Amino acid sequence: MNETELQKQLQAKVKKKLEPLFARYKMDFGGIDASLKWKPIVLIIGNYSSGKSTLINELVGQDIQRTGQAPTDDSFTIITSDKGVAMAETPGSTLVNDEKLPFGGFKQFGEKLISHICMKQISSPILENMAIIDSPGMLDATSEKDRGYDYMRVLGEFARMADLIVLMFDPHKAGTIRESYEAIRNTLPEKSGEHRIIFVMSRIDECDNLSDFTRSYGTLCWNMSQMTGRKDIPHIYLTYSPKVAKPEAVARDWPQERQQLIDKIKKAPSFRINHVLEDIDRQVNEVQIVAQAVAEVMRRGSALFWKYTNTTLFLAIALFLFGDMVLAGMLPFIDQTLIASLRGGTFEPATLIVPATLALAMLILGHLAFSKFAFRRLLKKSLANPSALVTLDSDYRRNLWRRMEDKVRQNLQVLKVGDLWRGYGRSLAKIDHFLGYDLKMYYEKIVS
Ligand SMILES: Nc1nc2c(ncn2[C@@H]2O[C@H](COP(=O)(O)OP(=O)(O)O)[C@@H](O)[C@H]2O)c(=O)[nH]1
Ligand SMILES: [Mg+2]
Repeated sequence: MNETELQKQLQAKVKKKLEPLFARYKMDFGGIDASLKWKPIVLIIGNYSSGKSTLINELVGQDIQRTGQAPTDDSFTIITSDKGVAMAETPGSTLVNDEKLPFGGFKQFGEKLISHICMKQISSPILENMAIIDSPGMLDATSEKDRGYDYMRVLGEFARMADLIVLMFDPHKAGTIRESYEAIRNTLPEKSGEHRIIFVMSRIDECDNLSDFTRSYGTLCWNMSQMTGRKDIPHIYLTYSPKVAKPEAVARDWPQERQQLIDKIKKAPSFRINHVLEDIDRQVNEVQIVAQAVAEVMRRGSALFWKYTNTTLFLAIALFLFGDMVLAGMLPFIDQTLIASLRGGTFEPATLIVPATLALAMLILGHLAFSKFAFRRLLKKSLANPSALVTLDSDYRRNLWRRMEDKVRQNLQVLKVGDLWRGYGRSLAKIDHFLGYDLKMYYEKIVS
C-alpha cells in the first residue's frame, strides 16, 4: 500500500471512530480533519526582509512573490501547483469556505486576516506534491497592533498544519528569532514537534568578513539555546540568493550549504504521513485525558449510586414489612398490620396500602437524596480539584493536563445524574483502543 492510500484509509477510520467521540467531549475535530485533508505544507517564517520571498521565488523558479527591503507584502500566500490554469489567484474568503481545503479554521481570526490570505497556483516541479506558504514578517510591537488580527496565533495555526517550518533570519536581526519560535513551538506535538522546525540564516553574503559572520552566528546560537532551553544547538542552515548576491561575496562552500537547505525542503512531503500520525496521536491523547476525568467521576458516581440504592432498598423493605406496626398506635385507620394479617390469615389487598406507601416514599426520598445531594456534592468536589481524577505521573501527562484542564471543567459542569447510564466508560475504552491498537498498527505500517 502506498502512502496516499494509507492516508486515505486512516482518514476514513479516524472520521468514523473519532468524530463522535470528539463531539461527545465538546472538542474540535476540525484539527484532525484538516491535517488529513490536504497536501504536504512547507511554511516559511521569519523577520521581514530576511529573504523569505526571494528564497521561494528561487525554489519555484518564477518571480511569483514580490521582494524588497521594505515590509511591503503583508499577506499569507499559499503557493501551490496549478491544475492547468495559467496563474490562478484565489482570495482568502474563498479558501476558508472551501471544504476540500484545510483552511476553514482561519475563519475564527476574523475578516481582517481572511483578507490577508491568498492562494497562488503556478506550475513548478517542486510544487507538484506540496504547497509553500510565504508569511508576512514580524514587525515591531507598535505596528503589530495595526494588523487587526492575532498574528502570533495565526502563525501558530499555520505551523500546526505544516510538515516543515523554515524559520529564517538575516544576520542583522539574529536577535528577533525568539518570538517566532515561541509562537509556533506550543502548537506542535510535544515529543516530535522540534524536528519539524529548521533554522536558516540567510543573506550570509552580506557579512563583510569572517568575523562579522561569526558574530552573527554566535548571537544566533546564544538566542537559540535561550529559547529551546537546550545546550546542543540544532543545525543551522546557511543560505544566500545567487541572483542577488555579488559573486565575489560567495564563499567556496556556500553553494553546498544552500543545496542542503533545498534538499531538506524538497524532502518535506516524505514526513507527511508521520506527522499526520503524530498529530492524531497528540489530539487523541488530549481527548483521552478529558475522557478519563469524566469516566472517573462517573465511576465514583455509580459507586455512590449503588450505595444509596442498597441502603434505600433495605429501608424500603423494612418499612414495607414493619412500618405499619410503628404507625398502628398513632393512626387509628390502621386496623391490622401486614405481618399480623399474614399470620392470622386475614390478609386483604387494602392491608397493603400503608406498607406500600411507606416503601414508595422511602424510594423517592432515597432517589432525591442521591440526585439532589450526594451526586451534586460529588460534582462539586470533582470540580474543586479535577486533577485528582486522573493520574499525572510524567511531565508529558502534567503538560497535557495543563492544556486540557479547562476542557475537563467544561465537561464536568454539565454532567447530570442521567449521564451515569450514558456509557462514558465505554467511550473511554474506545479511545484507549484507538490509541493502543489502531494507531499502533498505522505506525507499524509506515515503518515497514
Ligand atoms: N544580499 C542579499 N540580499 C538578499 C538576499 N535575499 C534577499 N535579499 C534582498 O533582501 C530584500 C528582502 O528580501 P525578501 O525576499 O523580500 O524578504 P522577505 O521580507 O523575508 O520576503 C530584497 O531586497 C532582496 O533582494 C541574499 O541572500 N543576499
Ligand atoms: Mg516577503
